[in-house]
Order: sequence, then structure tokens, then C-alpha cells
Amino acid sequence: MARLVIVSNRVPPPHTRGAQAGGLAVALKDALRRREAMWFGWSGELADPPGAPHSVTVGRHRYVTLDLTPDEERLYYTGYSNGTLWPMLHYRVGLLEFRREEEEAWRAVNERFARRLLPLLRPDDIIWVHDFHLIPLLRSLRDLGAQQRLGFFLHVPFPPPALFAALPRSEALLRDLGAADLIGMQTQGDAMHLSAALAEFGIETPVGAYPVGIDTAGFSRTAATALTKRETTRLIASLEGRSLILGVDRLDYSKGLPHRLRGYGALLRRFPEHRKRVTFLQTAPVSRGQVAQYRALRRELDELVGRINGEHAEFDWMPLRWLTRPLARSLLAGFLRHARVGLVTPLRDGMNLVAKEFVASQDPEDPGVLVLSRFAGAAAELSGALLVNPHDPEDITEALHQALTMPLAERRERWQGDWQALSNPPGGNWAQAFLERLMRN
Ligand code: ADQ
Repeated sequence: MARLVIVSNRVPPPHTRGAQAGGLAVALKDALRRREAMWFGWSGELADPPGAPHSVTVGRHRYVTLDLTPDEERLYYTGYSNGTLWPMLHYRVGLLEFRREEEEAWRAVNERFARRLLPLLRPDDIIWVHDFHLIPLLRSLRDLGAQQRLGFFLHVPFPPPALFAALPRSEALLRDLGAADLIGMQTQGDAMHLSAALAEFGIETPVGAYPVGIDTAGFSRTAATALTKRETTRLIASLEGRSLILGVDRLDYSKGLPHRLRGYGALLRRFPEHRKRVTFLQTAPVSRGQVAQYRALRRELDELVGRINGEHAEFDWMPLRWLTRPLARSLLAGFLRHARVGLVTPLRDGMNLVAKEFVASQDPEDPGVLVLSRFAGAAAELSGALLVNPHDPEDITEALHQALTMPLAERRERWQGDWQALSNPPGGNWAQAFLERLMRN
């Protein structure tokens, strides 16, 4: 089997691999199992000058990482990737900030990465580049003469072409994407948007939907085991029989956290029968703390949490528990299993693996209910969830009430459909399907 070369912005360091919050490490675990691979990307470290690549080999996997200079981090990562592309791709034109200097630094870092990667490649490698940070790398590799099969996967949404056109220099970005042999997206909707945007410039690169999946059976086993862990037992004891509503996200404006908290506050006002009968635990580890919008969001949420607890708490009941530190994955699985409601309400999300992990973690005999944003990629697969418009806190309120009062038979029926959908996805394993199509092209 040909070697797989994964290129992504961050390469998880060996000791934390698989254990940290972050989509890609989790999503690619299966694709990397049982094959020779090289994973190439940013080390997460800063150095000036950046120096030679670091290389670590663990079994049949080699990890090669490069440092960024502090300026590169500011312009390529914090500036253009997180300050421009992230809001643009999540339909948030109002948050978009564009500076030419940042866009140029983004291109320069991609070219430097391509030059460093090229000598490490073998002629029959399959190269798979991930996410929006590294779009120009596709064109740079081709310009430098790389002839290998070259795939690209976008983990986040892609807006309709008329919205995307608001991005200055968007044509150059689309032409860079055109250097790939195959582009994978999370949903049919995203694939249609990108195909249409490419077609406007006569670019015919095939684009397909390969919804990122999880190891459903494996996560289910982890969750069942995690239920008996000391920490899970302590969580359950601390609830004193109350139903647990659980939210698990990175602290990001795409995740719809303020609307979600308002929806919960309204539940306690409109449906007072749930007062003292529920606890909402929201975990949202701080991410991208250098970006102004993220700092502002944190302040807004800290205040909102304080207000909701202040308004509704009793001397012996705190309605909302707010954690800005990450939870270990092994604990998360047990917490999800115990939750009566999984509350996943992003304003826009490529997929949202937490929604799938919630379904996978449930006890088939007594499953909880997923309340899910219709704008998460996962909504296309999870028809058993209660779908909400996350911009409307009252819609979240009503779905929470429905979930908390849903009879067991309906919970089972809804859950079983979703479990089936995740266990046997129509396209098979997403990464395998993508790689097979890439080889055929
Ligand atoms: P993310 O935006 O990081 O990923 P998501 O898919 O929700 O989002 O989560 C990825 C992983 O991180 C999941 O396995 C989840 O359990 C873990 N995680 C999230 N919050 C956590 C927390 N508070 N504590 C511990 N673990 C946490 C990007 C895109 C998504 C897309 C993924 C994968 O933004 O739309 O689903 O990539 O393609």
C-alpha cells in the first residue's frame, strides 16, 4: 500500500496524540491505523529563525514538524486563518477582517511548507492536505513539480458563492484549490457551494461529500467503561438525581454558546417544573485566546453564566456549571453517557463530532436525547435528533423541554435510527472512501 502523507496545520505531539480537544487528530486516527504514513505540519512552537524540521518516528508513522516565527504565527495563523478565513467560511462576513499583509504571509508560509515537504516525498506517495490554513500549499506543491496524487479536505463549511465572493482575492484561493485532484467536504450542501464557486472560474476539480465519522462502536465501549470511573461516579453523585444537560465545545463564536445559555435560562423561566430537577454542565475550553473576538466572547459568556446562575440558583442548587478547561476524552465519554440531553447548537459547523459522540455513548436501554442545530453538518445524518434553529433561544428552550419530558419508547426509537446511521454510513468509512476515490481519479 502506498504511503499516506497527511499535511495539516497542527500535528499532535506524540505524548498527547488522540487525547486532546481538536477535530483532526480524532478524525484521522482510523485512517492512520495499519498503514505507513508521514504527518507533516506546524509543531505549534515558535522560533526565530525557524530552523530545520523536527522529525519523530513512532512505529510506521513519521511526524515531521516545522516551527513558525512569531510574525508568521501572528499573520498566517492568528490573522488570516483565524481572523479572516474562519469567520468567512462560517458565513460570518460581519466578523471578517482582511489585511493584505496577512494574506501574503499566509501564502508565504504555505510556500515554505511546500519547499520543506517536497524533498521528503516519494513518487508513489498519496498526499492529503487538510483544512483552510493550507490551501495555497496545493498550488505550491504543483508549481515545484510534485506529481503525486493530491487530495484536499475542508473540515469546515463552505458558504454560497455570492457570500464567499465578499472575501478579497477569493479567486486566487479558488485557483489554488484547483491544483488538487479531489476535494472532500463534510456535506452535499458544502460540496455544491464549492463546486459552484469553482465553476464560476472554469475550475473543474471534482468535489464530493465525505462526512467525517467516528469509531461508533469503539466510542460506545469507552463510554460504557468510563461510566464506572471515579470522576464519573463523583459527577453523578453531585447531581443528586437531577437530569444532566451536557454541552461540549471549544470556546468559539461558531458554537452558538450565548444563544444556548439564553435558551437554558428561558427554560427555567417558562417551564418552572424543571427548576431544581436539571443541571446544565457546559464545558468550553478556551481556544484562540489571542484573537480579539474570542476574548470578547469569553467575557460575554462569563457574564451570562453569572447572570443565569444569579437569577435562578437556590442556596442548594446551581443550575449551570461552566468549565473553561478541557475534559479528558475518557471522562467526556462517561459524562456523555450519563447525560439525559446532549445540547449541540452551533450557528454553523462543518460536522460537529460531539453530536456523533453523544449518540455513540448512549445506553441503548435508556438513551438520552440529542438537541442539535440544523446548521451542523451532523444534522444531515442524525434525523432522530430534535433539530433547532440555534439563532432562536426559544426554539432551544422548547426542544429542551421536549427532550426532558420525552417518553422512553420515543427516546429509544429516535436513538436507534441515529445509531444505525452512524454505524453503517451509506458511503462507508469517510477517510477510506475519500482515499479510494482519490486513487481512482
Ligand atoms: P472542531 O471545531 O474542533 O473541529 P468538533 O467536531 O465539535 O469541533 O470536535 C472535535 C473533537 O474535539 C471531538 O472529538 C470532541 O469530543 C473534542 N472536543 C470538543 N470540545 C471538547 C471539550 N470541551 N473537551 C474535550 N474534548 C472536546 C473541526 C470542525 C468541525 C468538524 C471537525 C472534524 O470545526 O465542524 O466536525 O473539525 O472534521
